[in-house]
Amino acid sequence: MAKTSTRGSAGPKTSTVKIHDQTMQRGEGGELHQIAEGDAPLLTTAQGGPVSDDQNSLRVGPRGPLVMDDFHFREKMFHFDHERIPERVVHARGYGAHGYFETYESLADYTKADLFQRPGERTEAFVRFSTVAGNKGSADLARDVRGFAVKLYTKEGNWDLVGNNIPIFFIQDAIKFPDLIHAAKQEPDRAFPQAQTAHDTFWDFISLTPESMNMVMWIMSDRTIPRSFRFMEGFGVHTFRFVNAKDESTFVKFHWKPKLGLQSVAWNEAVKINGADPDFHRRDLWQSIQSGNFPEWELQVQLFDQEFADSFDFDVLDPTKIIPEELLPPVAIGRLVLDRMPDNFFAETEQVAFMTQNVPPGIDFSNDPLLQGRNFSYLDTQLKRLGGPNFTHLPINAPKCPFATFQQDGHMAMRNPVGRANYQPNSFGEGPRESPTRGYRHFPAEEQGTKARLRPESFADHYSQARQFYISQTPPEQRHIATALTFELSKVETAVIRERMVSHLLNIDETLANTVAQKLGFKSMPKAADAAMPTRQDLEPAPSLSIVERGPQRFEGRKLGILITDGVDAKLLKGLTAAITKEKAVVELIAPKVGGVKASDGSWIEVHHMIDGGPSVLFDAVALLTSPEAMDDLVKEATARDFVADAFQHCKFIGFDPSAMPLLEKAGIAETLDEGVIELPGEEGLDGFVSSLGKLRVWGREPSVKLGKA
Ligand code: HDD
Repeated sequence: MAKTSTRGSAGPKTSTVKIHDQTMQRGEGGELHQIAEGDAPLLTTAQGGPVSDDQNSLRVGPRGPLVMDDFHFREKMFHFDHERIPERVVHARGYGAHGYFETYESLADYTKADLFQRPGERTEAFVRFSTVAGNKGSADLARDVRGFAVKLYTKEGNWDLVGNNIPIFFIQDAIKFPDLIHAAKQEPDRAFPQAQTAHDTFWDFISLTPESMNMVMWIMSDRTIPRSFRFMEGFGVHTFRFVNAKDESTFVKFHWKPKLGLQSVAWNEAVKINGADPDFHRRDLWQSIQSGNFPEWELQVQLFDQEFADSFDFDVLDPTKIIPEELLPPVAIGRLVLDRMPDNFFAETEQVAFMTQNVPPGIDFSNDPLLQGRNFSYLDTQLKRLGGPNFTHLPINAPKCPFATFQQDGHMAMRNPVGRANYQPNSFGEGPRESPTRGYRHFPAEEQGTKARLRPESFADHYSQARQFYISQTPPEQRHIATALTFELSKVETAVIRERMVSHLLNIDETLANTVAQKLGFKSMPKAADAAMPTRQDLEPAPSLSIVERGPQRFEGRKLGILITDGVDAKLLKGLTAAITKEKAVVELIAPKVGGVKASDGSWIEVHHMIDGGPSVLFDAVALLTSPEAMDDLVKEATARDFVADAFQHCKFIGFDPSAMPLLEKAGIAETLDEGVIELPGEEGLDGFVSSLGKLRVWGREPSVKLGKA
């Protein structure tokens, strides 16, 4: 047997192998392909049988019946018919990427978790972002919570931090999870609406569940329409424990903070993005990683002891409450970088199995009842979804550290114990042994109490933090909450549900409740909902809860869409592109025809989109670099007028070459130009324009365009 390696630094990781007279090619997974005539590997059946004709079924005569002998046809169809696995019951639509986590400093004082011991140590990671309610094929910009699930392949086993982009949850006890999800997803009789909460059953359940009111404020804020996975926070939500080598415990809450700052889109923009590019978030992550702009988050922790927990206004075990960062500042302990897309979406992103109960030594649970219920649920779901108990044999789920179990057999077992003894203890000296010193030890918390179904009194305040969230928002963000509530409730057909929701809002903020009632056209105000505890008015606003306050103040990682036409000033376009690239942002060109345009200097400029395919909702800001001779035709294009009108309505910065003035006029905005509509190159030059873009939006424009109608 001769072996010829074709491995090289740049080439594919395959090799060719000679078996008898047949040259075989070894694929990346180790599989062997026979080589066909020409360069392509020979097509075979899954049993390795060579295939002679993959275009025509075996049949009797040219017009006769197909025959049962056609095992290739049978196998091909059989496999195709079984390609789908059940989608996740929640978080069905997701998108993942590989990367690494890097520890800043040793945390040995707090935790013995191996990944946190050595500064600079890198741990492989896989992250899956998701929406919650929609099915696998739903659109990315649905108003929804985003999943932020992180698998860290540590040297002492996989750690799954299965979080969301919101630091709290709807319910306090996992037993309510099936009800919450049933209510949120499509209604069972009609199977709509898809991927949205704007319908009766969701608001019915919510309005009957006062513990969800804090979460209601968060989901009605712009957090649920993020501009990109790259610009959102992630949270472990629950209180966990760090446990150090001396078995001392410190409570911990985990927060992922995006390096490029927070950013969301406007609701009207989200609606349009869903039509223009339903894969907007997927494409964004794909493009940024493929172009080497690796998204990054810092892992920050809030650490506290029992004394702090006892003195805190709320119960740290209640997952509907935050600990404000102003009260307990988070500490940065490492960073997460995503630098590689999966080779295959199904094998990795679809089959990855996250489970909250996957924790390495040094990390433990608290008595948060939601967390404990989750620890029970996730294993079951993987069994159903992935079809058997051996889902940990899939490469994406297998640990990357040495591991050894006596688990055997079952569907699709890829590895079984070797040797005679598949049990412990045994007399043959075979197999792995447990270790009381190196193995996982649960924190020896002392527990006592009466067995009962109950909800603690300390979980009873449902409105105070909802109010605190609301008063911590900037005026545009408060407007967005009011318009989101109005939109969602306007889709609720049952009047009593709308009223019940407003009666809860009265316990949160009276002005908010009145605004929503007035926008919904209430004839009279309902009474405030009965509250187990009165809303506290003394909680200070926490600026850390606002997206606008946490904005990036720079355009890095964002996208400028430049609408160009024949006759575009080549020098201006080149200068603007250079200024944007210097800012580590991206330019995409849009023109009336996708083939490109002829610039002022006679050069041909290729573009990314024609106007219909590249509406301004796809960009963070836009520029109009046109020419007087192209203007007659351009102003006649409805999509060109929409490009400008939408950018203005969505409060974006607009740069324009003076030749584009007729387009601003036809788009109906020439009379209302403000500081966000900037003539180029302008007094402060192109760099001045680019630095303005760092503000991202001119929210002050919003009331005048009546986007929020507040
Ligand atoms: Fe969950 C998936 C996050 C409460 C039961 N959950 C799932 C995913 C994320 C979260 C990000 C997708 C993982 C992936 O990408 O594969 N879930 C949360 C957060 C919660 C939460 C942050 C509250 C703090 N979940 C929760 C409860 C239960 C579940 C209370 C049930 C008791 N979640 C599931 C599940 C899923 C799931 C049914 C569906 C698919 C999966 O697990 O793998 O088991």
